[in-house]
Amino acid sequence: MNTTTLDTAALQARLSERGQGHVLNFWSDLDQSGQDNLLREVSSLDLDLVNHLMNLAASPAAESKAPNITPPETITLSEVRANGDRIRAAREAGAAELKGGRVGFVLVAGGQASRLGCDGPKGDFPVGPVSGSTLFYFHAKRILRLNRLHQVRAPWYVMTSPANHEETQRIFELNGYFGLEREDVFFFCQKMLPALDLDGRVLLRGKGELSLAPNGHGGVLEGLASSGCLEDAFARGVKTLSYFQVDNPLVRPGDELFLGLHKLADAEMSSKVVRKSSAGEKVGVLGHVDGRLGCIEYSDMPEELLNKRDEDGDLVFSAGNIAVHALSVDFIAKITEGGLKLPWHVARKKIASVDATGSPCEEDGMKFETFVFDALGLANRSVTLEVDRAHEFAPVKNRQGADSPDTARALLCALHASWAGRCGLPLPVAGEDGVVSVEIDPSVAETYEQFQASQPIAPLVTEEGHLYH
Ligand code: UD2
Repeated sequence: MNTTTLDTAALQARLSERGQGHVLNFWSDLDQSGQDNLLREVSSLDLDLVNHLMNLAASPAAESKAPNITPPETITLSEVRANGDRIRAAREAGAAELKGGRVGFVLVAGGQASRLGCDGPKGDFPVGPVSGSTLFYFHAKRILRLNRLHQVRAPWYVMTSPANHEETQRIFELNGYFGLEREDVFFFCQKMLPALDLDGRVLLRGKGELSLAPNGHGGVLEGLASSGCLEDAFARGVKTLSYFQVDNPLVRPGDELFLGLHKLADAEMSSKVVRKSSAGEKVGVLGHVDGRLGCIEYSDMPEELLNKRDEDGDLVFSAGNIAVHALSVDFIAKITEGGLKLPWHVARKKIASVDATGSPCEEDGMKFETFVFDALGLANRSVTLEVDRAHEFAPVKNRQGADSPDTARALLCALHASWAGRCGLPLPVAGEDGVVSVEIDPSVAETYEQFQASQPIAPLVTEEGHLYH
């Protein structure tokens, strides 16, 4: 008997003890590389965690009890527009943080982009209406602009997952890191978790492959700590991490006002929200859940609360989460010490698997994720800032319809055409869809004031529209 046989026998015994012996059912059908792959995946399984998840799923009451929700205290758009002392002081404080090199950036880009259905990383999706620039380009150029403006080299920590890690790095290499210094861009891979069937058995995606999925964007906190990124942030004197998602080309990670409000409140984790466009809009809402700040997913929100209105007819739960946060580095270090314990969210769905004979099938199963916004409940102080959705929110989620590339491009054009129009610049004729195709490169400006200050004269005119770059 050779060592591998012994190892496999020991592994089989260990798995069987935990009710997971079936994952090696097709072992003898696999060639060497198939066996190596399965062995690697199985060895990385945290069987205690699998056990914990199984118990959790078996008691659905613990996983979702009817929430007692109240709206959060929010700094409203009208207060921002009134531009009083507090707002002006915050802008200055935010600018000082950026200039002092005390702000770093965190992008979560580990998702599977299944709704958009694109091959490869979602960040490589071309979203620029005129330029065809990708989401990664938009984010990187915004950071580059801030670095130049403030004469700093802010670190950018990018979370990927095994399915897109290498490809993401390759895209950055191919694009010369979009002008950023490669030493300032860090990629780390989030952890994977197995999907389980309804009896808690680990599902196989193929005869020699476990059904693994990323552990949710909550994995970013533990990932920052275990990858050394947090240590790097400390070494650079970075105090605040500006967090954003890959899918929003209008995101403003270097917003002086938001960073300044967070700083002046000595907050540990803060959030930007937009007023929900309708009761049915598919965004989570911020609120106090049983007294602690959190975010309630649209799918978890009871129907009567989704539709609840105040005496003016406005939605009571309208603080739509755009997944933009400021997190203090000390706070992340504190909550990740000894392993972060965020609650698990269970998604029950059909999962591609194999049946007892090894043929492909769809199995009822469960996937498990943690969400970064659950850390809000651990923060001692938090700021919630309402922002104008037309200026900051154009998510690309679905292939068509709401939150699709078409809606994101139309929102970018509407905003940028309005800036060009206000500056008295010539505009192209609107297309059949009513879109006036104007795009301003993120390295030029991310607000009207910055665009105006860049003294734009003439755009590059292409068949697709006008591009200021
Ligand atoms: C998210 C929020 C929702 C709303 C909306 C705003 C959740 C659960 N919901 O909805 O409340 O505010 O955004 O746009 O977050 N990701 C990872 N690793 C993972 C899973 C996701 O990096 O394991 C990243 C993903 O690449 C993307 C972001 O997290 O950048 C959001 O993920 P999503 O598309 O699953 O979240 P969504 O759109 O359902």
